[in-house]
Order: sequence, then C-alpha cells, then structure tokens
Amino acid sequence: MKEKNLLNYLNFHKINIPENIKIAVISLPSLIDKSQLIQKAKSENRHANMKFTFSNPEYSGLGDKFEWAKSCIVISYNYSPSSSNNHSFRPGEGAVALFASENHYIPLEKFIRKLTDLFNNEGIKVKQFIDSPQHYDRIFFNTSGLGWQGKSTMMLSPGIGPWQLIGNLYIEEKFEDTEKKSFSCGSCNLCQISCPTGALDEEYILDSNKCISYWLQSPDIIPHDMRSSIGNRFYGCDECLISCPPGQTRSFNILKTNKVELQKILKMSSDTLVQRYDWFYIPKRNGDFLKRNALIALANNPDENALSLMYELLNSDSEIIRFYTIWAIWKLSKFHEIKNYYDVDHEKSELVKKEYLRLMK
Ligand code: B12
Ligand code: SF4
Ligand code: SF4
Repeated sequence: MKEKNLLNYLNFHKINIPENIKIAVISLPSLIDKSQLIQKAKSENRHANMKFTFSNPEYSGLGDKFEWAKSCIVISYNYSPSSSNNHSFRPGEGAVALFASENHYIPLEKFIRKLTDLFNNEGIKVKQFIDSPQHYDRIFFNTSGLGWQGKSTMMLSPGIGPWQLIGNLYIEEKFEDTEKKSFSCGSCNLCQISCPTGALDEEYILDSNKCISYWLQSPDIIPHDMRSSIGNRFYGCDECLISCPPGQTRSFNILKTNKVELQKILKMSSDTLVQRYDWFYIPKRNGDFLKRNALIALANNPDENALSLMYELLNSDSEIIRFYTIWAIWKLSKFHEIKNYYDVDHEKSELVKKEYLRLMK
C-alpha cells in the first residue's frame, strides 16, 4: 500500500505550515542510535557536568524509542528576524543571543500542538519532544532531508543556516519519507576560527567546558579567563552562528531586543529577573545567576557609573553577587580602593573571602 504524504494530509486537514516552519518525515524504525556518541562526550568530560540528555544517554540518544511509532516528524522553526539592525553595543549594554531574544520556542510549540490535536482527533497516538532531557533533538535532522550537522555541531539548512530550533513528533502512522539530500560544510571552517574560546577546535565536536553559552547557564564558579572571554554577553553566545555562511542570507545582526542595560538588570530583584526571563535556562531558578552574568558583562563593558554600582553591591546579601563583584572591581583595576567600601574581616562566606585573597596576590 502506498504510504500517505504528510503535506497532502495536512493540506486536506487545512493545517497551514507557517513560512518559518519546515517539516520532514523519517520512517521508523530508523535504526539510528546516538547514545554512544552522547555517552562518549560524557566519558570524555566534554559535557562539563551538564545533565540534560547526558543524564540517560541510552534513552535520550535512541531513535527507536517507541514500538508503536511508525514515523517521526522533524519540525524546525527558523527564528532569524526579517529586519536588520546594528551590531554595535554602547558601554553598559549586554548581549542576548538571538535564540533567547524572546521565547522562540512558542511558535514551534504552537505548531506541534496543532499537529498533536489533529492526530489525536484522528485517534492516532503521538509523542512530542522539544528541548527535553529525554530526547536528543538533533537525532533525525541530517537524515530527514532538512539539512546537515555543521562543524559547529549546529544543524544547518540551506537559506537558514543554524538559525533554527528543532522539535520532534513521533506518530503512530506511516508517512512517506521526505526526499534525502546530501549537504556538507565543505572546506569552510569559519565557525571554528570565530569561536572566541577554542571550544570548536576539533571539527563537529563541541567542548562544553570551553563554551560561553554553557558557562552563562552554569551554577558553577566561572574560571577567571572565561569571565574575560565572556565579553559583554549576558545570555547565550552566537559567534559560531553569526560566522556561518549558510545563515548569512539576510544582512541581520543583533537586534535591539538582544540588548540589555546591565545596570538595570543589577538593580532588579532576583525574583523579578526570573519572571522577566522565564524562558531562559536559569540554574536553580535563582536570578542571582543572571546578575552574575550581568556583573561579568559590565566589568568587560563598563559604562560611566558602573564602578559606583559595584561598590554598592559589595554589601549585597547574596554570596554570588559579592563573589563576582569583587572580581568585577579587580577587572576594572580598582581593587586597591575596595577597602573603602568593604571589610573582608566581616565577610561571612569562606568562598568570597578566598576569592578576595586570591585577587589580592
Ligand atoms: C546540552 C545542550 C547544549 C550545550 C551543549 C551543546 C552541544 N553541542 O552538545 C550548550 C549549553 C553548550 C548548548 C549551547 C547551544 N545550544 Co543547545 N542544547 C543542548 C541540548 C539540551 C542537548 C544537546 C546534546 O545532547 N548534546 C550532546 C552531544 C553529543 O551532541 P552534539 O554536539 O550534537 O554531538 C554530535 C556531534 O559531535 C556529531 N559528531 C561527532 N563526530 C562527528 C564526526 C562527523 C564527521 C560528523 C558529521 C558529526 C560528528 O555526532 C554527535 C551526535 O549527533 C539540546 C536539546 C536536546 N534535548 O537535544 C540543545 C540544542 C542542541 N541547543 C540549541 C541551541 C540553539 C544552542 C545555542 C545556539 C544557543 C546559543 N546561541 O547560545 C548554543 C550553540 C552551541 C553549539 N555550537 O552547539 C538547539 C540547536 C538547534 C540546531 N540548529 O542545531 C538545540 C537542538 C535545542 C532545540 N531543541 O532546538 N546547548
Ligand atoms: S556558542 Fe560561542 S563559545 Fe560556544 S562554541 Fe559557539 S562560538 Fe564557541
Ligand atoms: S561556519 Fe562553515 S564549517 Fe562552520 S558550520 Fe557553518 S558552514 Fe559549517
């Protein structure tokens, strides 16, 4: 029996595919299993202790998770803007990577919900995954015809490059496979040489220990050299995406919405920050980690009265804030003045004391 064509099926059910959504079908079982590669990254400690898909690679990396599933629809949402703007930052401004300038997962989730409702109404079982620790979202992308895995490890498509988020919908219905295409990066290596920290020195392999995007989401103490490499980035890093030629089909750079006023962030309460950026991955949902990012970014891109705010923050109730403020003042070469605003003998936190003494040397 001839398999159904998904596009015709959706058309028949009057489901519109928005312009910035692309879909492809892969029939199951796929015999695809990325568990070992995820496990390998973990055993070589390239995962920098992250949990996500690394918690249970045997499951997250398995393509054939469900006996009942006959196809998987791979859905990609292109979040690149249609207008362009200026990439330059003024002192005191921090950068937010484009994927996080707003909750770009919403349109992807909305479309997947539409498909789910359709299949549910037809009595067809489905299971969706978007950014879940249970599922490696890139799993079927390069065999689905949508594109290929670049040397940056990003999934790329012609005309879109890396600017896309990926979701998967397993369905209990056989649909025709999408046409396979073979693409590659060829001899390009621009992402590798654009990465400010050498996290992509080995092609197709990311060392998360060196990745800025990782550190800005990590609860661990950020190493000193990494703090400087972070520059004015407040959340996420886009260097390996911006440099990628297949994604440069429009002359866009960082939009206004990708800028934050770092001092404003530092003056907000931590709870307000968590609410304001509820789509960010924030360790322990503790807004102090976003303030930490803002402090580092402000020390790397200070404006006029950055220092006076830092002096105030030396008396913050938060251990994290005091810890990074001490470094920020050191970074601005004003460590010798710290004694006028802060008494290390009254410091309750051993961690903060240690940082102070380390920077004293
Ligand atoms: C953990 C994680 C991170 C970590 C680690 C990223 C990584 N590359 O592993 C950190 C925090 C650093 C991160 C950063 C970012 N992330 Co992230 N992240 C994830 C998450 C949760 C799991 C990824 C994972 O399992 N990695 C494990 C390793 C083993 O996977 P891998 O690098 O893809 O490994 C492959 C290659 O090494 C390849 N390989 C190995 N050897 C060879 C050899 C050859 C020849 C070839 C061809 C391939 C190859 O095989 C491996 C398996 O396919 C997924 C969501 C999900 N649930 O899947 C999102 C996800 C990967 N992230 C995403 C995004 C958008 C980002 C950022 C762009 C955000 C930003 N602007 O800051 C950056 C990009 C950094 C980068 N260059 O990858 C998107 C990527 C979409 C896309 N187009 O690919 C995803 C898919 C979320 C989503 N649902 O859309 N992320
Ligand atoms: S996200 Fe930034 S630090 Fe991480 S690999 Fe890409 S360019 Fe390097
Ligand atoms: S910058 Fe070049 S090498 Fe890197 S992912 Fe893009 S096309 Fe591939």
